[in-house]
Amino acid sequence: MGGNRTESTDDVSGFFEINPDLCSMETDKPGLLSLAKLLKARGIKHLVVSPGSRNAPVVSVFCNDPFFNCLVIVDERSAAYFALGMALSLQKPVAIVCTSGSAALNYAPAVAEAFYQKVPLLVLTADRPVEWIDQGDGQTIRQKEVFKNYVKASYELPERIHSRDELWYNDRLISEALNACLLPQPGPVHLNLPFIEPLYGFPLDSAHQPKAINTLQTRNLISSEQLSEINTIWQQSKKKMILVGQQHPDHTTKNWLVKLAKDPSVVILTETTSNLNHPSFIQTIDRNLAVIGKDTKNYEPDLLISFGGRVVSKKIKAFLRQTEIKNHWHIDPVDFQMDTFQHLSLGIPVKPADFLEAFVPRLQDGSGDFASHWQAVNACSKVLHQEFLNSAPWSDIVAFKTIFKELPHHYTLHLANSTPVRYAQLFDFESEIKCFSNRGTSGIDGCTSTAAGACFAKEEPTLLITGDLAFYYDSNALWNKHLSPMLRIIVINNQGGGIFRFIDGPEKTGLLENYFEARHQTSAKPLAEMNQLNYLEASNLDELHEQLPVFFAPSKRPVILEIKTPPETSSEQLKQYFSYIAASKV
Ligand SMILES: Cc1ncc(C[n+]2csc(CCOP(=O)(O)OP(=O)(O)O)c2C)c(N)n1
Ligand SMILES: [Mg+2]
Repeated sequence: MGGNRTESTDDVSGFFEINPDLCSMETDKPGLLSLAKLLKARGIKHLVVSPGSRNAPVVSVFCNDPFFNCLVIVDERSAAYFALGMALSLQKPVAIVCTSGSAALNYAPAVAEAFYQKVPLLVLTADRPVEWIDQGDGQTIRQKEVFKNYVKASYELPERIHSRDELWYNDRLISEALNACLLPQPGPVHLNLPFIEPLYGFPLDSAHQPKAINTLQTRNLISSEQLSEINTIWQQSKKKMILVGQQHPDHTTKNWLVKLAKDPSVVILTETTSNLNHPSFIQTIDRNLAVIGKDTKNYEPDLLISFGGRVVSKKIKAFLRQTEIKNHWHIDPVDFQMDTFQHLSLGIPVKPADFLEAFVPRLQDGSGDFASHWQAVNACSKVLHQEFLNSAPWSDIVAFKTIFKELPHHYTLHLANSTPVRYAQLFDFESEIKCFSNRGTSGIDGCTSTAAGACFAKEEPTLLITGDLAFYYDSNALWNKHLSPMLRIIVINNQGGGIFRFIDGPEKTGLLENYFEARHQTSAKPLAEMNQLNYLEASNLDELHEQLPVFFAPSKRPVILEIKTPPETSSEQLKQYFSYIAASKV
């Protein structure tokens, strides 16, 4: 902990022009007070704080100011994911604050997720003064740029401020960090905050008004010459495919895509996580590819246009990578060079909605039967999907079918990694349902915390569907005082990592049950009790039908519904589902 050293300024007096008014600032932490003022000026008011001593100055400044909404979550990994969920649903920066040492490292998973999912997270880590790093002091590690591979920018604020120039430097760094958190696209930014003592009992305000430096949010636009050039490729292409990965609900994009979908040479594939649902889009990519099977000729695009974040479907990635595609354009203001399908021919660095707005009105309708081939497959896969599910025995897929049928439309859906996010891709969704998933890094370590944070911030009914391992992994998500009573959690308990039973490989090792699936008999009930959450259980279809209305009914506390499914039958049914669909003829 802190120690009782008295800090000296003698070492710097010869180098700086010291203004006597500013000497007292060293203990007044003017840099930190600027941080609070600049956050306030931007309307950033949510902070998730994890207790510690080195971050006491931040706590004292922010949590004594009624402008800020300071939440306390002890476990830093969970706290950071909770904040990520808040930032995701608010689409505004949320700050996280922790003490020095391993506390900071526990932020890493959520920081990486925020980086790859482009979520604005302001990471504030308190630190010892630089001269005490690696000198045997407690709770001290190398924190400067510790997240450098997973943040848009890292800053370290000066630990001592003796002059106006140093204060100007401090304030400038804060403005830069806040701008970087949002522009040109959102993402995490790290501010390391070395604090000299005292950590307590310093004045909480100052007359200094920091200068805010803002940045204009501009739009990259394509010139008409460029539009004509790419229009030529579009007109020459007979089979155009648009594939959308993860993104927030976006009506502008949707409206343009609905227009494009009327063109018989265009097929639009959207994932559940793209939040783009419309009858003219193909929303269930995997089951469509199962119908198509090996004879892929009529379904291969000659022009592929992609945008959005991560694509969940492994099948579409494999299909597109092994197809000869003449032209692939990827549209993203920042990641326009991402060559996910190994055919990238043109990066287009603009926002997808801006691209569509400029491009679509110039297009003439194409011709051909590319879209009708896909639509025939889609209709067929829908029928086969229903047929299979009508007679499938109790298993994961039957549980998902039942949940999605009963899910009230006003719920926001969070899908944990592993099979929940993949099962969801087999079902057609109503357009109102918003869907989130931690697909930036696909970790199972913060799915519950993220959903809890999103539900708390937006105060809207939220359903998380999670596997059992993901649920137990992130059990500290339930151990805080900020759970909204509108949170609903369904745990599909198939006694382990069911995904390893489904994918090829683990079984061949002879170690499936112990080392991949991690088979267990743990129940979620004691966890629910420990955290005073309502608990329901269903072990067959009748019980599930009975419990779902109770589960979705309003309650004073969050509700967990644990659905127990047989592991072997569940993986067997999923395999049979795909074989049943694949055996069909369009
Ligand atoms: C942090 C992290 N550790 C390990 C993994 C690898 N992993 C992917 S899925 C999975 C099993 C998840 O099991 P469960 O939550 O029960 O879901 P199920 O497969 O049964 O649907 C594991 C361990 C991961 N994605 N993230
Ligand atoms: Mg499981």
